Amino acid sequence: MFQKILIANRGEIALRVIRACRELGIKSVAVYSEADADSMHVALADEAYCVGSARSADSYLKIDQIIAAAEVADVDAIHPGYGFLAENAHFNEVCRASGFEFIGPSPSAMEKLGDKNTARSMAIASEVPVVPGSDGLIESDEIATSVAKEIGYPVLIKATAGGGGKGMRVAPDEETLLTALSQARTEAEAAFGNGGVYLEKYVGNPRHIEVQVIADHHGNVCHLFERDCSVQRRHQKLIEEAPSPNLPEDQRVAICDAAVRMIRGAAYTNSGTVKFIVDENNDFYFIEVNARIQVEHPVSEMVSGVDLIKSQILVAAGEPLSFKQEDLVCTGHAIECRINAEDPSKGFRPNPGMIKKFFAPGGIGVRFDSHVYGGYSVPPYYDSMIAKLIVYRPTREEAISTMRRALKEMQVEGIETTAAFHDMVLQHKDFIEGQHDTKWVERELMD
Ligand code: MV4
Repeated sequence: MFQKILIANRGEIALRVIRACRELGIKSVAVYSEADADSMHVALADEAYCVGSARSADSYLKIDQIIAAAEVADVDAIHPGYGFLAENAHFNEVCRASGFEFIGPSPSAMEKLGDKNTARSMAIASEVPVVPGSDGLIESDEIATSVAKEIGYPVLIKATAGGGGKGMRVAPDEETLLTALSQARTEAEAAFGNGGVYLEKYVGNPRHIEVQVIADHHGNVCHLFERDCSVQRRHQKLIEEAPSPNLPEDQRVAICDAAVRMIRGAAYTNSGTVKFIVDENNDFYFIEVNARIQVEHPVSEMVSGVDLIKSQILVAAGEPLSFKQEDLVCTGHAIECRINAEDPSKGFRPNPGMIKKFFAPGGIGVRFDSHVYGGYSVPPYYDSMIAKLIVYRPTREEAISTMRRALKEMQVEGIETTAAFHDMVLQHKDFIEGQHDTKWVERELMD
């Protein structure tokens, strides 16, 4: 079992891992930038090392600095959190080569599934439904034209090294296909150093449903049911919930089984999320795998009763999962609102600064995962999320009511946040009826 773990991250996820370490009797080591000297993960960890200056590139992304801290602190393992280096297969490799266990999948599983075209091929090999599309990367304009004609317009051109909405272009018809294709390649080459693209038929107004999976090194693969992440804006998730409203039970079983097949087929270990899009007929299609723990993991923890971060740590230490699939039942309903230091009245523009007064919501069914406090200055250098407000109640209706109560109760003075925006969504008829899709926010709420 590990004696000491370094968390190569900051903010609420660093706190989340520190808490799991504390409960497992494992020492925690924080790394921080000069701008984060006063942050809570530094205060709560057993040890803390400054790894560089404010900009992420000079600190949280500095692999040599993080490895140096791990060596000085003499840790057994490194947890990457999400974002930063979490899906960087090279960092994964360097950790292991330096003698530290990486709390996540193997570098090869991360690399294979991180390549979206390879992941798509693996889905097909595991008989997981994919959107009709090209058989591999598009090698010529002629192939693009013939594949697009076959699957029918509009088609979506996707960068194989992209993800989360980056490197995608819609081609509505043949006239625009070749231009969109060359633009997508150029963009992907510039953004990811890999211009490889593939085609899929465009599924209009899909819901985004993803399945949380955890696999150990003893052949046990469990899903922790699905999450619905359809409330998003420009590929930024805002509200996530579990289970998904209005997903028929047979589809729920099928999508979770497909996710387990995918993870097993990829020889993937530790925590992973298999992402699908679901069309109006409730047909689901594999989109991609996230080879990391995700922001929204708490809603899956609440409905399954599993502590995912502890499970990650135990799996990385070689332990078998402490539960079987048949032990897990999806109970109740969980909703998470991402509280960002952004001003919705100004296009969700980041709004960093000093939090003069802060009161965290509480009461029955409320979980508040946050690193902020009264007197804390939200720095401008990093992601704008300052808290995750999660509620967990027996029914979706009660969860919505508790979330609205908790949002009103939360007090943050000195910066603008997305709290009021969430309250508006939660009382909207479409959301209450579960009739929203991934385009709903931009279509219905944004002027
Ligand atoms: C799609 C799609 C429609 N048709 N693929 C967005 C980012 C990445 N997760 C894949 N995404 C999509 N792939 C086909 N063939 C629509 C999206 C999409 C989307 C998917 C999930 C959640 C939010 C989204 C927002 C816009 C587009």
